[in-house]
Amino acid sequence: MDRALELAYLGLGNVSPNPMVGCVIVKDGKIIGEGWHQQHGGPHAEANAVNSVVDQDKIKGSEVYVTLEPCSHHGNTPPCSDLLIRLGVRHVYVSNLDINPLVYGKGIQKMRSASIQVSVGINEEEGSNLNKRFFTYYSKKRPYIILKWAQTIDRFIARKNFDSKWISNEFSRQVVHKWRAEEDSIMVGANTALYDNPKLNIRDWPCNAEQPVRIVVDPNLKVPADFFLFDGTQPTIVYNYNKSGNENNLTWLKLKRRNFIEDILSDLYKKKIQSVLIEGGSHLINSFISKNLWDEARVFVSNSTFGEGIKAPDLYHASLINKNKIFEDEILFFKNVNG
Ligand code: AOF
Ligand code: ZN
Repeated sequence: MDRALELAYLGLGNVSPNPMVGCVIVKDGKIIGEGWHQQHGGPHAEANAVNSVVDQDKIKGSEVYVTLEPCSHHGNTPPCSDLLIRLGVRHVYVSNLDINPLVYGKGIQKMRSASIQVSVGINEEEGSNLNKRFFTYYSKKRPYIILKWAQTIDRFIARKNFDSKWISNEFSRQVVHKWRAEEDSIMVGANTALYDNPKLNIRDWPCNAEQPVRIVVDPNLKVPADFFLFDGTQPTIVYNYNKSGNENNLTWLKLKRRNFIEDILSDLYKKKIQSVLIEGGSHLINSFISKNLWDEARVFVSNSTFGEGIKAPDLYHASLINKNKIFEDEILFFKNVNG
């Protein structure tokens, strides 16, 4: 199952809104095939694993390790549970049930009815973590929310004049491009858009991931039309209090002041956006923190000092889960333990 999980992660950035899934086929104590879900709309992990086996007769009587319950529905591909039944596998080991209501429990049931032994909950925690976006989306009916900011060691995220350039080093900034490639959408607030004129695209990381959807939270439509965010090169949504409409890859959506943040998340849910990386600024990040609407925070801490400026957000219910060093910068990874 460790190997199946490792394979599943190769789909990161390319399979959403599908989950990442890995599959390993074992016969007489040896791996005879493996595969993963590589591309949204493409074959599922089980089918890729089956197709990788050179002598297909060997699949009969084999054990299959798959990180997610094999599906039971006809979607882009026929049901994986039927495939495993037809090939006569002996035992299927699964990490997690598929929370998608089209499948939930039905794949397991089908295989058990066909006398396949099925064990569920193998490396369950790693499996839940693998598909944290997919599981959060279905269970909380909102995208998985990742907060990201860079702060000085004296806890400022910008100078008094909002200049926030050069807190983290160029390698830390490249990591952010890798992260952009892993999420469905990137969000910024109006002030960050105004001060930084960001592009919010993936340009400093080699990959074939689709560009994320850009989300601008601009209640009073302050960001000028000639800014990069509105260049039409990526789907972009502007949540605001004033207007709704569509034009050249841009969507404006007017929402009420009351529950503005919650309504943004409901709309992203409707649009099947499973994750959002919130890149600032402090006002927007603090709004999400104050409503306890976040799942993960990734904080770059540089060893420079500003002495005064815009204070870095304070997290509540946060547990430090990992630390990483990029030259003199440190990245702290927190997860919300009360989300
Ligand atoms: C599996 N193995 O590798 C994956 C599964 O649109 P489709 O037809 O690709 O179906 C997508 C749904 O199938 C997805 O929401 C999830 O429930 C399941 N994904 N299932 O057996 C896989 N990726
Ligand atoms: Zn499937």
